[in-house]
Amino acid sequence: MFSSTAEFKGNFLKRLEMVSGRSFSESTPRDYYQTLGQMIREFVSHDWITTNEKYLAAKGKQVYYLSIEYLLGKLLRQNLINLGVEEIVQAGLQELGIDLGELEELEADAGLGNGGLGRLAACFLDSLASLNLPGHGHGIRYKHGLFEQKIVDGYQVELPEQWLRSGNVWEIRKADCAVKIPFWGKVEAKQEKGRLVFYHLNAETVTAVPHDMPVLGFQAKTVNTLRLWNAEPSQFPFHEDILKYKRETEAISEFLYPDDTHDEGKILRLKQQYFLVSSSIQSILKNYRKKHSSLNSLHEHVCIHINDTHPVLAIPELMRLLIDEEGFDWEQAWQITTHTISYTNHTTLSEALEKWPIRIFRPLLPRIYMIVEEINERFCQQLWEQTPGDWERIARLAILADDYVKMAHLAIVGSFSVNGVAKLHTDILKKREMKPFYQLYPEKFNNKTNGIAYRRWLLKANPILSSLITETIGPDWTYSATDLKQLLNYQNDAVFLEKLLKVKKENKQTLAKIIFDKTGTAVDNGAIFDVQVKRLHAYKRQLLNVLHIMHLYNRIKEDSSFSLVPRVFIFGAKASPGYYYAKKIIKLINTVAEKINNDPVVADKLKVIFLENYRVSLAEKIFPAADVSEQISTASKEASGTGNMKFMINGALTAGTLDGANIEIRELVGDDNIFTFGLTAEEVLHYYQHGGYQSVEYYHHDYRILQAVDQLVNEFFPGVNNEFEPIFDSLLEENDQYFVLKDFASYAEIQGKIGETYKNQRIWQQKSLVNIANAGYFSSDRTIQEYADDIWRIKPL
Ligand code: DL6
Repeated sequence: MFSSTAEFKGNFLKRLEMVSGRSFSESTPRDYYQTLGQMIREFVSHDWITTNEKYLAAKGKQVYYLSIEYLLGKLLRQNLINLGVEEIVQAGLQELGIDLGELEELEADAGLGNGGLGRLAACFLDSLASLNLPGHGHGIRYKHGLFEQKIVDGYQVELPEQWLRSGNVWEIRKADCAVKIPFWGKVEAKQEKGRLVFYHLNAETVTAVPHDMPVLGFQAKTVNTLRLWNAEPSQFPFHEDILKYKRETEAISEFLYPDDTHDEGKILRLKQQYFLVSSSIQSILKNYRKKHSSLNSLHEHVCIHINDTHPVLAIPELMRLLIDEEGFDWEQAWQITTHTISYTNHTTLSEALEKWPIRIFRPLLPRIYMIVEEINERFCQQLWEQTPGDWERIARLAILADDYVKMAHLAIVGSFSVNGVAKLHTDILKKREMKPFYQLYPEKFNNKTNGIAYRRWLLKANPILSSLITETIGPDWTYSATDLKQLLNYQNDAVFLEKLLKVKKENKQTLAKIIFDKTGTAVDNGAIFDVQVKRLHAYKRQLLNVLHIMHLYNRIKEDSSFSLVPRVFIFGAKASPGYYYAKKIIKLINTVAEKINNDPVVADKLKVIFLENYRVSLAEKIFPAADVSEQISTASKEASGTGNMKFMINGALTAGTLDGANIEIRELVGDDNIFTFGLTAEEVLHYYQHGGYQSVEYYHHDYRILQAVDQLVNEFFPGVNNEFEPIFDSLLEENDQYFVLKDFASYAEIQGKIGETYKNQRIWQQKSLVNIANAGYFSSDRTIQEYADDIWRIKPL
């Protein structure tokens, strides 16, 4: 469509008039953005159609990735990079007086996810397309993605996010591919021609309308599809309370994570889950039917992957469609289903392991409930045959127990593969959290350590480091991430190290400007930029970081001879709206920031920054500028982490516990190039099991702790009254379940080492280089290739 700047400009101007209905001089930046978006879509349309035709005709296997979250971020520049036209477009626009960066700002972040799990799904789509693998994403087209966070007087305030306000230039609505989803009603079984046939009567149906987005790989011909489903009413004018029906239907794709503390929210969330899987599987089967006369060998051609347990109803839904619509008997349907579905577990936190009250589940999804009941019954029967009389075991493993449907149990029983997301996490699943299931099905369990779409986090987010790398080792690393290893040859190259430092300083300067614009606080790019950005959760221990900052502040105030390498501590974190404790921590970080940033005594040594509304596009500015990556979760709690990988590839050094993928980072870079501290997972789990930890002892015996913890509740922060009492209580009264006080001393120790090491910039840059060079392993291309080879058995078509 365009292969030179001149050609691009010509096309752009012609298209602009059609899109905006205005002349160039009258058009607005939004018109430019829309025009460019449409041009890109047109640019890829040929490859998109060809890919789809190929997929339809192909005999090979294909994967469908079902995820309740996709944290896509902005797509404009990423798409330009992937198409290899970024330079032409940027230059063409510039000649027209248009700044591509400004257009990017107009694009909304597609924030259809909360954190790691949703971002991982987006990285996986990227890698599937880049590897030319047949992989389709299915999700929900939430009208409002993750809330927009404002900090008001130090508190988090949530505003509805509006990514669709100006439309979504990347999507195509496919009304003709809509499907119907049944809720409520009742099921009647009738004997017909010698078999039981089930009828779902009086169901309230909802129409699921797909909106397809092209997924471009890096300079790949393959254009995959992300299909996002929108919920629309389908029963006009037959519904008795039409307004209520319309409201409740549209609510299904209104918000990511509705508040599910009450039944109404629970029903909505369960509706979302079923809506996603039913629409996806109906569409998968419809498509499959175009080329296959029967579904007998579905599992040889299709794999349906469920990203955590949210889409686990894919199992009973596939059973329902096979039995009720296709006439299979139970055994055949079970055989096909359990060879088609694979499952990833992303957490061992008990509060995150989903279970649904049967009193809600059964009336909402009557036929699905019947099927789950049958799966459970057969599974319990199997257990009984293995260990007759062992009721305790059966109760522990059952899918239906204590009036709940246990989604993880259903996922394990109904799938052929169960994987964790880092070595340690998979080990914990096998040896502890899911041990009885592992004993039952050892062949199902496997590890797939997470990865990141490294081109987004380097080529897009850090163009100056990317140029330096290309200039040094050539461009092949953009295809093959492990080529970054060649950088190890430059460990003793003073010129290269100097350039690396210069790049970091420049990125820090860019972030310093953003910080100043957003917070009014000036920070110096000569200071250590020490960053903790992630969801706010007690186990991620932002609190440990804050208590240590308070301690540093106390030291400087009390001891004028105490020398500290200047530090800027940077935080970004959203707390779930209903997570009271996490919100207290946000208030604490902001209160500490207020105190420290306004104290002239520490002005040139310490700064604390909380960047509001942390999201993908802001992350792209933060990672390149970080010197230190804080990955300080209580060991055993963080399944993997992926932020740790993004920091690493941008040259930050990890300050981390031996948790999740931090362990694999250490294996790659060696002990000298990472700062690890704290309890191991073994030790933590031992304490949980056997007790023996008394946080109060650490409080009494370490003055640094006592002082900082007391400051939460004495007059240290004027005017906050008893604001931080819940935090104080969590540490002492509730015996500090996340071992913040226990790990404090070793954390303070590595923090000291970090300061010392940073003083020698040559050594620091060498360590940074070792991190960048070894980060290629964490490319999601590697992760996806492992899924493709070991689980999905798919190949480029
Ligand atoms: O696997 C992606 C990501 C991991 O990197 C994080 O360690 C883990 O906490 C996160 N898990 C979730 C689980 N949510 N639920 N349910 O987001 O997954």
